[in-house]
Amino acid sequence: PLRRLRSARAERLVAAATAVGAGAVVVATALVRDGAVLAAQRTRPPALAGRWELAGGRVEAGEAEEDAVVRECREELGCAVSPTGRVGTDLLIDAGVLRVHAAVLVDGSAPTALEHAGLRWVGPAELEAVDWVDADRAVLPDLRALLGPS
Ligand code: 523
Repeated sequence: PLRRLRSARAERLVAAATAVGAGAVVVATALVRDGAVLAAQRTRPPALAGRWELAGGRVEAGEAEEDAVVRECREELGCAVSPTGRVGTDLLIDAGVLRVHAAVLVDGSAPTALEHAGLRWVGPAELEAVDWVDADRAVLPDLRALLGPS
């Protein structure tokens, strides 16, 4: 019940922000393989370079969030993914709102750092130690729940 309430409240905030043109929807991908999630090291802007994120980016006008997840993973990671559902609640960020979607690799596909400085698979025990960007660090409890026990 608490999660639903928090989420409904966030939805209203986002709807209000969007109505006044205050921001974009940014999707982030919790790509899971063998009990680990993929972390990608940003190269830009300078304030975020070197820190780690869940790969993703802005949803384009008229684009479904799941389609944006698939597109961003193809563009940034050169791999085919299949989204499997939302993770956690909406997060307010400078750019607008960040929404995390879980995803799995399509058979035979593997990620490559096409736009990131590096990639690493992070298991539950290592989640805390990664230097995540702030918004993504807020998702860690949800990622831990998604990955299950180490
Ligand atoms: N985040 C963020 N975490 C996260 C992503 C994918 C994005 O905090 N996992 C923030 C970082 C930027 C904004 O969301 O402030 C847009 O992400 P970016 O730069 O990866 O998306 P682009 O490349 O679609 O957007 P432009 O920078 O506008 O090209």
